[in-house]
Amino acid sequence: MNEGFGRLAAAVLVALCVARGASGLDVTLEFEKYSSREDGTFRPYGGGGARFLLECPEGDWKLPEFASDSPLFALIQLGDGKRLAAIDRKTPRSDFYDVLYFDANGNGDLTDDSAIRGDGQAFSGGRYHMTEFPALETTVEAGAASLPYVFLPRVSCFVQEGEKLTPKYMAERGDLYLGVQCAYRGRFELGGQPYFVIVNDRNGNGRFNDPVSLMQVRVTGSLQPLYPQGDEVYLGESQAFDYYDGMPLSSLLVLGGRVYEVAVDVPAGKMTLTPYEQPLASLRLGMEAERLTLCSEDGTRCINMLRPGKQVMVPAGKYRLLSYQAQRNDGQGDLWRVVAMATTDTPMFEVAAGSNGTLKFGEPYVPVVSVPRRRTAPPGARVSDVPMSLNVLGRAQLDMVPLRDIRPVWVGSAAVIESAISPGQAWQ
Ligand SMILES: [Ca+2]
Ligand SMILES: [Ca+2]
Repeated sequence: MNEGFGRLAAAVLVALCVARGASGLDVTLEFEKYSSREDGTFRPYGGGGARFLLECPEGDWKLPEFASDSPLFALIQLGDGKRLAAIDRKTPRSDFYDVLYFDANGNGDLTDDSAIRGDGQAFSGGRYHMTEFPALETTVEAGAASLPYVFLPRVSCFVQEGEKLTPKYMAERGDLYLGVQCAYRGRFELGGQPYFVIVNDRNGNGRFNDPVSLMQVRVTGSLQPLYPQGDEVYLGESQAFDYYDGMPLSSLLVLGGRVYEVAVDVPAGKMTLTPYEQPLASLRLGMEAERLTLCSEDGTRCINMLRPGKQVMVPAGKYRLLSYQAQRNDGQGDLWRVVAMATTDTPMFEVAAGSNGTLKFGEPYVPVVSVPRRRTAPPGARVSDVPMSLNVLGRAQLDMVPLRDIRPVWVGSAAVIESAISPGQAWQ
């Protein structure tokens, strides 16, 4: 079987597998609560938080009797609603907040939820205070559904020199962090190839389907990484994920030579892949990647790709190469991986019908040391310390439909993290 025929056969097979229903391929998502013991299972990172309030927010709340005279309150966004939490001290003499009340059943009553006790710790010469609490199980409302949710609460505050840990200071600088302790997992097959998926509440708000958005940092020349906001999906041919495998939750997915619309419906317990039927334009990729994400011009839509090869079809439009992951055998027994993410300087490019352009990225990589301009220091002034950052930049040279004001030269496609997968060897 020649390669061309093999690809055609694979494409037909994919089409047959997905044509089971007009609505596409439903992938069952199962809730997974993380074990309290490290069992080697990969757990994606996710977390959210809330600020503290000096007064209980307005509402019909029922409060417990607090031990101290200065409890603090927080309204936590979880799912469709907000939950009340309060922190207190075991005794008025406790150095830091070490009791947490959380309205786990969402009835506005903190007296029917057990007080959760933690052990406060202090670091950095007593200036950094932190209390970790046991995992909290609750339910979150999502539409008409009530869904399980688990998180690890942590209360912390760093007290600057010369300041005191007053309730007011805690309300201004303290942090209530919720570390996500659950995810949804699924498995599906396309063309006989099994795929594994994890849907992660990356931003820790109890929802697992927050679409991507980009913090639009308008500082060019600073090579600041562009961190996508929203939730995250892990997709691979095996379950051997690590933290670098996470991709922003996208509306489109290129997989097995096809483009799919992706919809995550956690209340229905499924992720649906529907073949994308709109017109597509051709895009050549300058390097083979394990994973790759393009982001729309306004930063609200992504196209994720898993092993896309060197030729893909995408909807026409303006994109930015948001991130990619590639690996290479060095011929000496080591497998290297590059994980790259866009910076504020990564340009947009345009894919137009019939243009058949190439997105060039990857090698050669160059190290770039950046010294930000200090506005507070007049020209010629001596400063005692200068912050510097080291980035390794790859190429995102664009030779397709260049946009105005973007020169196809060294452009920041990446703050790059290199790691040897096996066996270890220093990066040369
Ligand atoms: Ca309650
Ligand atoms: Ca979320």
